[in-house]
Amino acid sequence: MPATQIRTRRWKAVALATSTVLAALAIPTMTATPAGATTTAYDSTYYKNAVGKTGAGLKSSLHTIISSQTKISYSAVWNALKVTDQDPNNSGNVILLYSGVSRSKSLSGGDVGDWNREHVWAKSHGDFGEATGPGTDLHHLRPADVTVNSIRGNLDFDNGGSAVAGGGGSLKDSDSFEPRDADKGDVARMILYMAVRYEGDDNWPDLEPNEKVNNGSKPNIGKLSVLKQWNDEDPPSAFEEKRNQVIYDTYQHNRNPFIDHPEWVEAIW
Ligand SMILES: [Ca+2]
Ligand SMILES: [Ca+2]
Repeated sequence: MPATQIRTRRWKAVALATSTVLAALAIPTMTATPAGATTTAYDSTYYKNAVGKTGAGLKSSLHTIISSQTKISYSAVWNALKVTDQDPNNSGNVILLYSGVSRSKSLSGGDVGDWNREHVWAKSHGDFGEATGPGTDLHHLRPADVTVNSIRGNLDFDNGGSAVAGGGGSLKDSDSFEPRDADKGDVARMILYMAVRYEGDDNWPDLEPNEKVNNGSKPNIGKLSVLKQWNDEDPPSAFEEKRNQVIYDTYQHNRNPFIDHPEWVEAIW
């Protein structure tokens, strides 16, 4: 065996031993690991009836918990997004989903170069429109560039395709859209929030993820296996956590459980 290979192996062995020790030391202060078990300040209060459950029982408990909420009108969404999605480095701007662009709050509207209200769970998938309900639920509404929003349209989510102009690395093909890496987990957690929040018991369709694309007007969005992968690859960021908190504190008074507990995605699906 060449000397270089032996040296590499020895280095790896030392590095592994060191990282194992560091990981063991770090565990007591860790608050979040990608899709690993997490604890939050809400476990003994907001989530107390859900903690410890899995599968359908967990989904049902979370549905009950998050269905207690205040609802806002579609016109009120404009100003809410200026707060929930404010650029942490520029209070005059919002950060746009899919592109990651920071753009002036004042450029809200429908013209090229403006930002508008993107429904991550596309309105046509269940045809819930813009009436107060799923169509105005801030947990899946994000500011997006008008042109990029139009390109995403009502496509299901999947990997692959060609680059979207101005899309920050997002891809699309004929039947699906892939957000840029930094937004993949956000999209997954928003879709799965909608699936738990809307179960068909309040005059709105039962929204559910599935393994398909081309879902069209059915109340489904795919692909679940890809969304689960994205949840793992892109864990909740400080921006996403703050957004969840602002929606809870100021607007809807309900939370996205998958931002607080990304491991609950695997526990349910
Ligand atoms: Ca992210
Ligand atoms: Ca559902």
